[in-house]
Amino acid sequence: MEAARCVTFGQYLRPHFYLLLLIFLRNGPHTVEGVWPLPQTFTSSIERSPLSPEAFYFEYGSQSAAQQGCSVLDAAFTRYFPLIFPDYTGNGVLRFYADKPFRLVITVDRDDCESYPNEDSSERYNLSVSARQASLNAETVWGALRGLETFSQLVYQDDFGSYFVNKTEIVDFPRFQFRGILLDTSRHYLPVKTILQTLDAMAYSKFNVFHWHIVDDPSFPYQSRTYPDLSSKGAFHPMTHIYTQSDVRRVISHARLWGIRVLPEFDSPGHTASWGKGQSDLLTPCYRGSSLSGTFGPVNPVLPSTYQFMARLFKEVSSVFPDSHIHLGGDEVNFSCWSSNPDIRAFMKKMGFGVDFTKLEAFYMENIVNITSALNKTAIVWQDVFDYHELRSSLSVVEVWKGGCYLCEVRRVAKAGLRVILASPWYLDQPGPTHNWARFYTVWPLAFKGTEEQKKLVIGGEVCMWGEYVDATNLTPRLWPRASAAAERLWSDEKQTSSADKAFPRFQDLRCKLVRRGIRAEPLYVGHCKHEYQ
Ligand code: CP6
Repeated sequence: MEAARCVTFGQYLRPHFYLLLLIFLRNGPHTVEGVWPLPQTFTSSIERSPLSPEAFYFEYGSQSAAQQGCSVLDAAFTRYFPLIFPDYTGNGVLRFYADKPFRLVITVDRDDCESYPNEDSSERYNLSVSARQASLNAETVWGALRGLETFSQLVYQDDFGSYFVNKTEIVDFPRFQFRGILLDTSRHYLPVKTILQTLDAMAYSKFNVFHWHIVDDPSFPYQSRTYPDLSSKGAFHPMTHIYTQSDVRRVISHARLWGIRVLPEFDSPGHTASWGKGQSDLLTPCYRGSSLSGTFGPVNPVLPSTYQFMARLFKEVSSVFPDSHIHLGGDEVNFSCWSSNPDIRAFMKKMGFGVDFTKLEAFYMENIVNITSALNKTAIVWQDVFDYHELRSSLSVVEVWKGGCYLCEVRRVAKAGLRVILASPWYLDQPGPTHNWARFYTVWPLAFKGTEEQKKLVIGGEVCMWGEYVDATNLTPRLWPRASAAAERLWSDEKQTSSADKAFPRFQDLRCKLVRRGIRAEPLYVGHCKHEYQ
């Protein structure tokens, strides 16, 4: 017994040294390569600093414009603590490391704690991690949120469960200002809880716009204050399958705390079958020959009552959703019902539209755009409206969704001086092989012939999750991690992230991180995560 105590320090250390080396080789280097989307510029080292949940502190820098009481950052600290220390179940009583604290010091230039993120919010941040301290500097609280996410992804655990973070310097900012996900709550109702969880996962990949395609043909779940019949008659169920005003407020407030804008879409004149159930005379009655067929088509664009209704509805929508933009849809209008209706044909004649129904759609959209611009909102429309519209000067932002040569369309829109959002290459709703993530990853949104000015008009892109085949049972694995492939295209430097092969191990690591955070992200290929989903 005595002899065993007499080992020298060197003898004592040697087996530990090999053990440590083995652990290092097994876990690989933990650098900024583990951050998704990849930061714009960074340097990192293998020098690491231990962290402990008992001695970790978020602090406001003394020069910070935001201080304790800042709603966005205070809430972020609460959320990020368990994300940084996923195993921690303690209550803070055990303070083993209390003498060696690690401080994450946050400094922002502006006190925008009570505002909403908007289209020109800066999301830039600098993160400097050194021994026992990290400094996170940003112009806005939204940038600080992005930096907190990055920090949380830099922290890792060794095989004993101890936490570490490597010395790292990061200067980061998004490549595109608009990085969205569309959820469709009309084809299937998505519970509020599912929407909130999706917002969380969006923030993990630095998405910043939730495009809420809230109503469509099959159902109208938005409970309007002005027109309650729209949901009481047009939702799948008038009580259980609706979004009340308080549900909508919860979604908007949760999104704000993650730095995510909520962009509502009230798509018309097509895709409006459900609207007709609670609002008579809104839709066009279709004819078979000279008699009414009993069916209805798109919104009726010839009645003044239509525009009175739309003006009141959009007045409400503008006050409920704080974002400066509204999506007005305008896609896939079926002209056959319009052309069957004698009143519409008479109106066409009076207006000199001939038999060109695209002119009638342009006339309708022009009126709706004017209604929303009088409410101080900027309209976003699907590309159909741009394609049909001769008076393009009234349009602002066009979303390109059709397949084929989508960059040709991006180019046409930018050439017309309008802003562009690209959705075509990032459709996720169809069941598809997981490995098609590589197709999302290798999209080059600016690879069209155009001037620098025109390229600046491409404000970003969007992953569309249409709801025909998607509800709360399969939304999450269908979205994640593939949507994150698009997220990296939209955030990171294109040249540093152009190879899907090189990205693959990083992408697998991200998928395991999502699983660790309780997101049922689907597997990419054969393999395992250190912490499997449970
Ligand atoms: N719903 C609405 C849809 C689509 C659009 N608008 C759509 C059409 C074709 C494909 C994907 C989506 N389901 N309202 C078009 C913007 Cl391939």
